[in-house]
Amino acid sequence: MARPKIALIGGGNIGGVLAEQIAYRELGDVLIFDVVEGMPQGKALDMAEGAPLAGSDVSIAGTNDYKDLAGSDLVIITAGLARKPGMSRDDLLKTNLEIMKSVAKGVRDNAPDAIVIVISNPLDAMVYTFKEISGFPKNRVVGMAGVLDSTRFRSFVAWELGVSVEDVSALVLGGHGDTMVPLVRYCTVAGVPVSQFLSSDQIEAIVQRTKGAGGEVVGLLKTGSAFVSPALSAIEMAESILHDKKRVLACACLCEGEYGVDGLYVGVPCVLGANGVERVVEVELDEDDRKAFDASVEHVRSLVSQIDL
Ligand code: TXD
Repeated sequence: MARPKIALIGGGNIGGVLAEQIAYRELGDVLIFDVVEGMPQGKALDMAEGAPLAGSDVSIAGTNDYKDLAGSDLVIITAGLARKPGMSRDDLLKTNLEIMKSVAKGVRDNAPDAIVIVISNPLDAMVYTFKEISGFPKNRVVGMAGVLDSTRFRSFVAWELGVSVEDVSALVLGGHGDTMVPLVRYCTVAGVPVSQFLSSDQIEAIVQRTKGAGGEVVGLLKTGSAFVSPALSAIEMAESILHDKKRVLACACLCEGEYGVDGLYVGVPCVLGANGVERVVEVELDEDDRKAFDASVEHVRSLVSQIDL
């Protein structure tokens, strides 16, 4: 039985961690694609030479030729510029839009049956662009942002309480930016609502830190943005797809009526399995969360309205 073939479009900071994690966890054969001559080949060769130490027998290859994508089961896209200090994710739109158009055509023409996870920013606009250009069905095009934002929220709650990160569950919905919506009411610690452990001020501070978490890392790194936690977030999604786990995860999905949204990609809970986004899960939002969610959707809509396909 052949291993799944996983193509990574973009072999930079996130792409490198993706390749290493996927290969050393033996999730599938890895192909790194990038436009920089030799870089994907060099990274792949280095990881392949280290594979005995991870006990991994997958194949790891690099290429600058889209034709090598043939037969890919899963494609994960990080192609595009990352933020520098002082930049918002939206500032990347103009440049990354052109990159995403070329990537979408390359994937469409060479891996027409793949499930695609988009990571590039501004995420909600980039995953929409990929869907529109590729023409892939909505279940096979999903954006990674909510898993990262929810994971950051979980970490901040766990650190504040001094408990295991494994016992904190959280859902962050909406657009991947300052308007994201952490659903505080649904955050639990060992199944118990977080409001039984933290004051509203403490919770609000965690909400704000989550919204600014990407920028906090950019400000410290100065040369780019977070790359390990985003890569691991995409791995969580990839494992649910490759192993048909049916995880309920916050992902950027195309909503066609769900949450009152029609025709936009926005972060919502969904079931991720062998068919990609198997369904969007609608949860009740109270008045405040609904207002925040609608505002976040409007921000995504205004960003997408600037896209000239
Ligand atoms: O939660 C999220 N979705 C975000 C996404 C979390 C963190 C970072 N986010 C975004 O992912 C970030 O703002 C960027 O837009 C992407 C990739 O971030 P990364 O840190 O990996 O950027 P790098 O290291 O610059 O890597 C980008 C690679 C680089 O090697 C380029 O040569 C390549 O993209 N690139 C291309 N690959 C293929 N095709 C084209 N046209 C192309 N142009 C550049």
